[in-house]
Amino acid sequence: MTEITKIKAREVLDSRGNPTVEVDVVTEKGIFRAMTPSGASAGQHEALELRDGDKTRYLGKGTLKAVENVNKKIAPKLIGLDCHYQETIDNIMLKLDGTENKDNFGANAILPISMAVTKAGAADKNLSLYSYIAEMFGVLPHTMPVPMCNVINGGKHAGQENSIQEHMLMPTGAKSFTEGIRMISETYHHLAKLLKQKFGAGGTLIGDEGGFAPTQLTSVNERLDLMLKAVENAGYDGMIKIALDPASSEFFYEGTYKIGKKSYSGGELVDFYVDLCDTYPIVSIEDGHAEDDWDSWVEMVKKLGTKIQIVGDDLFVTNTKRIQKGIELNAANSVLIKLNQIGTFTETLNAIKMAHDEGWSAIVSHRSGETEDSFIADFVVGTSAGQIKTGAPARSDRNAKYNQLMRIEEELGEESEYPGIDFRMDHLA
Ligand code: 2PG
Ligand code: MG
Repeated sequence: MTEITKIKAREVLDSRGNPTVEVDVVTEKGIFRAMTPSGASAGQHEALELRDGDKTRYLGKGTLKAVENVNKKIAPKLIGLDCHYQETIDNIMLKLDGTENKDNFGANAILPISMAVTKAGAADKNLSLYSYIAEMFGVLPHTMPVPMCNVINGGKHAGQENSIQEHMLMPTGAKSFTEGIRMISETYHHLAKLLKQKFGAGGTLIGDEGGFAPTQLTSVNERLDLMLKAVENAGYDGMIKIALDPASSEFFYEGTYKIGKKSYSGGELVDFYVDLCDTYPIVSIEDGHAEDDWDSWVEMVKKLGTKIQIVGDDLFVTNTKRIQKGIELNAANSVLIKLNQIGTFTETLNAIKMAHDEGWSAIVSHRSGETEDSFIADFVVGTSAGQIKTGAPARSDRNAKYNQLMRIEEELGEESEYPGIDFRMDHLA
């Protein structure tokens, strides 16, 4: 048994310059630190992110209340517990909070404790974080993820309205994760060249997730054409596929979807995606429809479910109750996984388990507001999820994850496996 001797939270900054919560969990083995990320296009059904609302500090976005909840209300109840009791510790926090959505403490208070406890447990067993997580999850940690790299940012992440949020590249033809990241980095720089030629210096300004955010490229077709040209110029024709996250809850207005100047019903939007999938090598679409528009999701699965991965993010918010409903309705075939949408490590593992048990894929994801904490890199290997979404290969908040994955792949050596085009990990079903 190794006791937690101290827990301390503080307010630090995230990648957008907004405050967020960092927590230190202390055991005799040292200080274990975790930070919570933050979304911009957050789903309505996510666990609460507690903000102070005091307009005199950080425009109301301060996190001092969450920090105080950790230091004064949660920490005293966890001191003296064994750092290996992950599930017990998570359950104690859930009970203390006492609400469905972490409305008392905030998921931003609970999550960094939960993650730091995982790190403390790993260190105590002299295991790497991914190995420790794999032990808890009951898998062998061999599987590297295929990255989804958001090279053109739109929507809220680029200060735009009524536009597709994420245009991503997946290096499915690579032989390893490390080779895949090189292919993406080279393609990203070819894309920069094309954008500079077309629009001058302003064309390569970037958005929240490190992807380019050219205001001149308004249609999704123009964006995808340019991405494919960059893939070709980099010499990777056919080896890199496309994934989209329209984040459509952001452009859904009383039953109507608006992209640019065009309006679509849910069914018309399905047809729009069908056309896109006929034209481009698209393998995955996330949040194609809004978070409560279940009927359109079901129609999307009917028309595209055998062809592409249909991913619920705002739809499921990493919440097993909503995932269960999605399974019953056959509303998707994949779940996006974000630790801070639900708030504890244990609940997040359960969400992945539920997806895998159904033969669905699970994709571990960053948030648009990130930190230097690379926890999700170890998390994706430890859960054999097979896919990670963590932005463009630019800016250290994103590359912290890619760099950690390259270290893990190096450590695994011959034992590592890269799923490539089999990224959906259907064999897990
Ligand atoms: C998403 C995420 C991450 P945000 O919609 O999938 O890319 O965005 O963190 O802003 O919710
Ligand atoms: Mg999303």
